Amino acid sequence: MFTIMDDGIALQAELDMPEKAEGKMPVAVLMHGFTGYKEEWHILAVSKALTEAGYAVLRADMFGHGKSGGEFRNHTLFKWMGNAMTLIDYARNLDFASEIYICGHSQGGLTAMLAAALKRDQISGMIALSPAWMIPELARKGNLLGLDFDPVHIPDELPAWNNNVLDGNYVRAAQTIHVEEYIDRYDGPVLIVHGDNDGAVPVEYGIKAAERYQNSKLVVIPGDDHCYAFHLDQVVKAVKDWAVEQKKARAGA
Ligand code: FER
Repeated sequence: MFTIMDDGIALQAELDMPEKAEGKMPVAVLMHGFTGYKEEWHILAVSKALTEAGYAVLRADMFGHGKSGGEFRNHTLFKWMGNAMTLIDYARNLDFASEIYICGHSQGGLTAMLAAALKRDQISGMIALSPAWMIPELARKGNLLGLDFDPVHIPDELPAWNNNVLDGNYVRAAQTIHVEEYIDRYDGPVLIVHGDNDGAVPVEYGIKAAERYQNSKLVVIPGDDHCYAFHLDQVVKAVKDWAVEQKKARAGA
């Protein structure tokens, strides 16, 4: 583990290298979801899929999560967007980096979608795993974490999972994000993977995202849930196949 500083916040990260790491190679930045961390089994499995396809993977704990700095209650999508840009810049500056890819699960998948748009000239491809596109919509409606609240007079804090508390500023930041605008700003290749029995992020959001992206592939995993408890092998295959395809497309280009 090593530290990447993001304007005073210490982000803890790991760099997973392919077995035969020689010369330049693509680097994929990989982000976990809400209350997640970089050693979750689906994150490790996706990292392995990418390293087997010849990509280096920069796996990080995001603001307020895992071993990184910042309090959980103070995290917002804005802070994660800033983290994602910092991680992308770190990856770009690795001396072995060729192309940069951005990947994430759930809230990290949403962050990948946002970051791909923010840094569209620097991102060669994006993978969104069960992307939590609905967070900004639900923040505007006043229903997050299964909890109803007044979306105009936002409470100072929301009770979150596992005895966590989330500051109302999370809601304020999320309300201003219109995901469609970000989708439309990114025309690079996109892979979306989503289980069709996801109780946290309905599969319709993955489908809707894949339909809207100009250059996307959608893999729906039948019967799987939010963290792929049943068919992680199918997720791994989808990611690896797509990553290898991208490599071939780049070689042919
Ligand atoms: C919510 C449902 C899902 C929510 C966040 C998520 C903040 C994110 C899930 C994940 O990242 O795994 O209502 O509210």
